[in-house]
This record gives sequence, structure tokens and C-alpha cells, in this order.
Amino acid sequence: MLTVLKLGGSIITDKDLPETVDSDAIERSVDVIAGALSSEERLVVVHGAGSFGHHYAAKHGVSSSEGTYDASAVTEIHRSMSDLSERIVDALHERGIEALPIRPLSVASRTDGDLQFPSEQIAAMLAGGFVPVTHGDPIIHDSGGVKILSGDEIVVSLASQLNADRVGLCSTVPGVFDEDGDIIETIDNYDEVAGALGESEATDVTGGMAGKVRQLLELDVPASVFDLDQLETFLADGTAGTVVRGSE
Ligand code: IP8
Repeated sequence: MLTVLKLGGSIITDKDLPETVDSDAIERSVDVIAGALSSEERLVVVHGAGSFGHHYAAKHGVSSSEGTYDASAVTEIHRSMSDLSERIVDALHERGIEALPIRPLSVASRTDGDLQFPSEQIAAMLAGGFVPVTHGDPIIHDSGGVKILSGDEIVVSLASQLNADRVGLCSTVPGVFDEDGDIIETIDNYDEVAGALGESEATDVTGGMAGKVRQLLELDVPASVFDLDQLETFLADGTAGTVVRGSE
């Protein structure tokens, strides 16, 4: 059983305060993960940027569409993501989970619009009993310099390359809301929910909930969007919150 789990940047950081982690949320998340992980379970953790990467990306005018050739700007964005990732990896180690960091800037690129995210080393880590931990990051493009890669797109790429059995996005919201403020149980068509998907409130250069749903619809396994209260349920049952079903 392979699970690809994204911990949203907005749960592990305070999105409105630059470079501020939400330590309680990190502790809670890793406690639940540690409680759920058995020796047969394999897990890839992807995390978002929250007030780390998004703050520096906005500062330098870099996004998923706007690139830069300024290496010091890229390094500043990347360094903030590495700092955040170290917090997650350290917290996992403290619970006895053999987590290893993967840095997208060092391995990933985009050519003709297509993401190249190598998965061989991640598959080998999983086979060796490790839990790979990776994150949204700036990556080089074949035109326009370095742009932002969202953790959501990494989730989609790794879930399909590694044939994941289940995918979860743990976010600040218990699911995707419809226009009446009710949780949508299942989404299988973007156009049907487009009107209900608003913009992200805090600085988020990669598209908020609309971007997440679009990404998840590309998967051929069901993906769930849920909050921290439902992380345990997701890890136990495989679904929680809103289930997004693409081309299954
Ligand atoms: O929070 C964005 O990742 P996301 C990564 O998963 C950066 O969209 C560096 C802003």
C-alpha cells in the first residue's frame, strides 16, 4: 500500500506571518502519521510552502508562470523551503520514522511544459523502508528561467509514476466547499465546481484550491482533500473529506 500525502503549507505554517511554522500542527500531523504507519505501509510526504516559500516567491515576483534568472532570489526561496522541510523531517525522526529529504530544485525541471521529476531514487528509498519527504520548490524551465513548482503537482507526478494506491491533501479546510458552504462529497468534473472554487486568501503563488482540484483530476486514483482532524481517518480508510476522481 503506497500513500502519497501532502501536508498543506497553510496547516504546517502560519500563512500570514513570514517564515513561521505552526509547531502544534506539525506535531499533530507527525503523531498521526507515526500512529498509522505499519511496516507494510509505504508513504511519500510532500509538503507545501505556506509562509516560507510563498513569501519569498512573492518578494521576488516568481510564480508558476513568472520565472527568474536571479540565482540569489532562487536560492533564497529554496533555502526557506529547505528550512521548512528540515522541520518536518526532524519531527518525523523524533517519532522514529526514517524520513529522507528530496530537494526538487536539485532534481526536477520542466521541458515544453512537462514536469520532469525523477522517481527512481524515491522508489529505491521506499523499497529500503524510508519515507521520502519532498516539497514545492523553484525549478528550472527550458524557457523563462526558474519558476515555482507546487507540491500539488509533485503529488500528481509521483502518485502516477509510483502507482500510488491513495492520495491525500491535508489542508486547512475539511474538504472542497460548494457555493452554499457545504462540503462537496465527490468531484469528477472541474467545470461543475469552477464557480465554487475561490482564490486563496493569503499569498499563494500556485493557485489555491482551484489549482489543487485541477491537479487531482489528472490522477487515475482517487484523491481526498481533508483537514488535520480527518488525517487519521484518511490514513485508516483511504478517503476523507472531498474525494476527487479523475480518469479512473
Ligand atoms: O505550497 C509552493 O508549493 P505549494 C512552493 O505546494 C513555493 O504550492 C516555493 C512557493
